[in-house]
Amino acid sequence: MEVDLTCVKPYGDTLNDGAIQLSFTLPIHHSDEAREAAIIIAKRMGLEEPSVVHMQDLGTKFTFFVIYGKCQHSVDFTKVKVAKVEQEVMDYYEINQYIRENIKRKITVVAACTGTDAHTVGIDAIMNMKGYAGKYGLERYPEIEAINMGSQVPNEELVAKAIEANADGILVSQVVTQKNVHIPNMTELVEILEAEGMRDKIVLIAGGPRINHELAIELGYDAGFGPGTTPPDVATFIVKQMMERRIK
Ligand code: B12
Repeated sequence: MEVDLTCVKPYGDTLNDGAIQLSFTLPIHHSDEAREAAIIIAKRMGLEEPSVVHMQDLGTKFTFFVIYGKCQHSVDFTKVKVAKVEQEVMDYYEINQYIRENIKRKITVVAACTGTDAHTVGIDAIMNMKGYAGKYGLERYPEIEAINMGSQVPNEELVAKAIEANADGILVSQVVTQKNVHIPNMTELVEILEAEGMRDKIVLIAGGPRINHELAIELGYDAGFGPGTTPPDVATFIVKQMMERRIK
């Protein structure tokens, strides 16, 4: 099957048929009129031949829909650019060796899920000894002192800990992004670090399911990592940054 990368479309049964599945909820009673309303919305979104393949009464004047339809748009994949951390990821052994040979001391990393955010699974995946996706977390690295402060940590406390531990890196996890709550919270941390005169001396990294490199850079971080990140991605970035910026 030859795919024209300049004109890529969603795929269902046959190439370029544009078939997509879409789900949403409307704040109206489950009824024939609700079904028609969902179809009208799908048409206004540009879907051709939309059909409701599933609708469910959510019990409190809300109805959930699953719609099939045909998308008319395509994308020139050859022109798609994504801002991301470009690096050759080292493995656990290479990273420890790199620290021993180049930095010549243990490095310290402080991590937290900050603000009101209580989702610890993501930051634990990066930090915990047992690690994630078959890769050890930073706590396992003999050359890394990894301090995991847990969840709902105020930015001031995180910075205080970083000062106390003389940290080389700060890792911030933000999972809840409702009403963009993560933006002022992430910005506040940068402001505190700048006020403390620490920003240049620290590798500052953010991560979470809706965090990307572009956003992190825009907010004054050194890098942003999204879904699927593993501990060596983060450790490689920290040690390479420390060398590049001569944080030794
Ligand atoms: C488990 C969970 C909870 C648990 C959390 C328990 C815990 N100890 O963590 C509990 C039940 C407490 C919870 C509560 C809430 N939750 Co919740 N939760 C989830 C759920 C189901 C899974 C999240 C998870 O563990 N993912 C697995 C980890 C491994 O993935 P990850 O976080 O993306 O992490 C990876 C990367 O993003 C990255 N990464 C993450 N952090 C960092 C940091 C750094 C530095 C780096 C480098 C990388 C990195 O690396 C990780 C590994 O690859 C998600 C839905 C989902 N399926 O994702 C909702 C979800 C995140 N929750 C949500 C919401 C709304 C809430 C509540 C507000 C609900 C409520 N009304 O009370 C509360 C908020 C509580 C609070 N104050 O934060 C929403 C967030 C929506 C949004 N856009 O913000 C989600 C998406 C559910 C949804 N679809 O609505 N939740």
